[in-house]
Amino acid sequence: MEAPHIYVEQTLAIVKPDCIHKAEEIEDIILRSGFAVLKKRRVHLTPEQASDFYAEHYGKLFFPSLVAYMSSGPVVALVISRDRAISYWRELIGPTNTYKARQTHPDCLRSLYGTDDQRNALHGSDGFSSSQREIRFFFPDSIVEPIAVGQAAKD
Ligand code: RTP
Ligand code: MG
Repeated sequence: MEAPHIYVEQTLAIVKPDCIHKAEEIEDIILRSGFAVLKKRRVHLTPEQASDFYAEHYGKLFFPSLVAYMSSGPVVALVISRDRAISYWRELIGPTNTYKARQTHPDCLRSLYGTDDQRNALHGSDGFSSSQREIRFFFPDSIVEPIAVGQAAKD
């Protein structure tokens, strides 16, 4: 019988400007949570780059302040990898709104490190195609495919 496959995925994590002073602490948490850090880059996004990154939200009321926030100081972008990386990292960071996160998920990272309803410390890709796009946004030469491991050897 074949062993079930485990898919080692990659996702993009961002330490946002309000949390940049905790970037090393966040990287430690990432490593202790079973992720490998494959790539890391500190960058100060221009408003144009922040607009491109969050283009899906163009036209929403909060878009201008989101762009101002994300271009207000440096961020650290990390490509992190483990099984179920995309959903697992989203679970660890928790709900978007820091105040709600503190009520419903008090141990999540946004609850612990976020500032308010917009400045929520951390980003995580929300699916496979967004992880591909977002990883390539910061690391253009990346190959982003899940790798199946744990398949039984066939004789
Ligand atoms: P992210 O993309 O940063 O990981 O956040 P998310 O999926 O949890 O939330 P999303 O809906 O994609 O929103 C992107 C970012 O926009 C800001 N935001 N502000 N004031 C507001 O109502 C509001 N809603 C969203 C947050 O910084 C959020 O992370
Ligand atoms: Mg999002």
